[in-house]
Amino acid sequence: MTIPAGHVSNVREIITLQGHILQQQAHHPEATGTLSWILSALSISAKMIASQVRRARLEDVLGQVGGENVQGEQQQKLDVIANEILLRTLGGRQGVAIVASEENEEPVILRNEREGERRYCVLFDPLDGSSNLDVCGAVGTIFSILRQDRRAARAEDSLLQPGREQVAAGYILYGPSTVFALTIGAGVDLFVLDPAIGAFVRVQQGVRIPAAAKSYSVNEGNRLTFPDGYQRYLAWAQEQTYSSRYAGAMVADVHRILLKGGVFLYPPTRKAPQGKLRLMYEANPMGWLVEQAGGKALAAPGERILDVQPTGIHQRTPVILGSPAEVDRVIHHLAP
Ligand code: P6P
Repeated sequence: MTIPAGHVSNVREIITLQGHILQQQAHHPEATGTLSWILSALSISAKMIASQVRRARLEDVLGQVGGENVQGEQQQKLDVIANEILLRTLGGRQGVAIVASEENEEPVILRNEREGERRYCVLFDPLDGSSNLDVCGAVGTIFSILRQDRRAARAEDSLLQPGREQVAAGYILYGPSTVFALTIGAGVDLFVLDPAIGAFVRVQQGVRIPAAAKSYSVNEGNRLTFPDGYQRYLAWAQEQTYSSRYAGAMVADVHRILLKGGVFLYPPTRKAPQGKLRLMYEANPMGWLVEQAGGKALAAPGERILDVQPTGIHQRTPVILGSPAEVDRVIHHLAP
């Protein structure tokens, strides 16, 4: 049977994440494929973690392994499993020099040759918001990729680069569907895992965050310990009948803001005077994604998250990110 010529032009092109990565690589003739191969490892890891998350209750994996991670937080069994999946798949990629995880106090130095092909550092939060697991809430994986800095005195110092040096960043949201968000510095693209074919299919290119939206996302339980400016902002937003949405997992909250607009806040609190969120594998990747979608991401008034010079891989930072107009409204109330 011949297909009428006009028919084919109506068929929507199906691009997988793998195909998209190769398309992007083709735009860079100098590319060796090393970064593409690392992104491929993250895609495989996401599918493996998604499978574990979906079956967690069935395999009675939920619950606490009994240990604590470097953050002093109770480790969920799936935290450990997701961490091991990422360490194993990334460890098998020759282009990965160093990996750093929320779950590991020290980075893992895999390869440290100072010559030869360029290598990369991969930082990740393997299962962000994992406490949501027991209640079937959304959880996510966040990753950030930097070039290895061969001039660094110590291999691990290569990790201490400001977020503006990232070459790729993204998250995987394990929700009603499994969504992979990626930027390599040319906008934000979204992919959804199709379990029928075991591939992430591109569903949106060039995500643009709405310029404004009357919605904020913050843990209001900490409100009374926020600095006064944040309390002034929340009082103002409530007078303006803003809606409040908070999933307790950064990936879920930021994904909603990328698509619907609004502002996400994790201010300094009495318990976390520097903020709770980690700069290197939460604020930097999520901040870059938001900026790449046309939003703003600040640590404080006039302080762009991506310009913060890190001094430690687990350091924390306050976070104000989202629609530009909404971030500006928060900053307006923080002014003394
Ligand atoms: P709180 C999850 O533990 C996390 O690191 C982020 O994903 C989330 O935005 C935040 O902490 C939630 O913290 O104090 O509101 O429970």
